[in-house]
Amino acid sequence: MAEPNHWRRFATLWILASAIATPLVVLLLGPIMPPGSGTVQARGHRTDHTVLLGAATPVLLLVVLYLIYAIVAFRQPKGAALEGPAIRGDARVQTTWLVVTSVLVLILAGYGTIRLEQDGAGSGGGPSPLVVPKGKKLQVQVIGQQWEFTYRWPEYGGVETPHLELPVGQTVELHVTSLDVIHSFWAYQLGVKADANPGVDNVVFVKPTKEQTFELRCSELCGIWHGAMFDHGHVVSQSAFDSWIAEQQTKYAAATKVLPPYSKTYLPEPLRRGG
Ligand SMILES: [Cu+2]
Repeated sequence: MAEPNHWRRFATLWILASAIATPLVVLLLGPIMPPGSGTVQARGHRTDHTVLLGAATPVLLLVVLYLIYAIVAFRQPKGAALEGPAIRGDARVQTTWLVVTSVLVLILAGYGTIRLEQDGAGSGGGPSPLVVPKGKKLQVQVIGQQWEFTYRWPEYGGVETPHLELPVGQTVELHVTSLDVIHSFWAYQLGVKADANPGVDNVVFVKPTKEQTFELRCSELCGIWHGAMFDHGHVVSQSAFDSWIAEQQTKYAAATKVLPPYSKTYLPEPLRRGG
């Protein structure tokens, strides 16, 4: 019996499977990709995850289908105990593999780089980010310290609050810093993750698009109570935010008076003591 053309058979199988599976994966899994659609940045992350998943689907199918095809088509007949011919290297396969994987990785690297520069992408851009969203921005300073985050509001008399509320539909300019060790400010549902380093003003932009409760964590092991750096934040309507921040100003008026003046960074304790 003549040997079938395995190349053509497998290529047809793979192209067909990819043509069916890739759109299904993009359409069905895309909308449920993390971290959701609560902010412009989170939605951007979801788009990127969908693109990566779409690009990975044919690659996964190639590997898995080839494994299954090989098990079925190249199985030894029962009772036979033959060694196959010793084949070493195949210039065509190796070149194709190298070229295809290199091109795919470079395209995705280019895509990732471009996407990172769009509206800050929810990651910290350092003290002077390359891309700054246009329009009015609400400034909030995120201060990491062992072991909690506090929030300082320069536009509201420099009051410092233990919890975070944000108004919906407004671009927020977060200034992430730390008083002691390295922390990382992670607001999963907002699509925000930014390092909180002492002496560094790390700027990150986020625009919430719907009212929601979100989780806040520290994502950098920072000491024994690192795990306790957890809180829920809220995105609320503009009017609810206005009354919340006014309430905070009254509640913490006495504390605000003795706080150091608002600054992009604060000296960690040992430096302060050393002058
Ligand atoms: Cu921490």
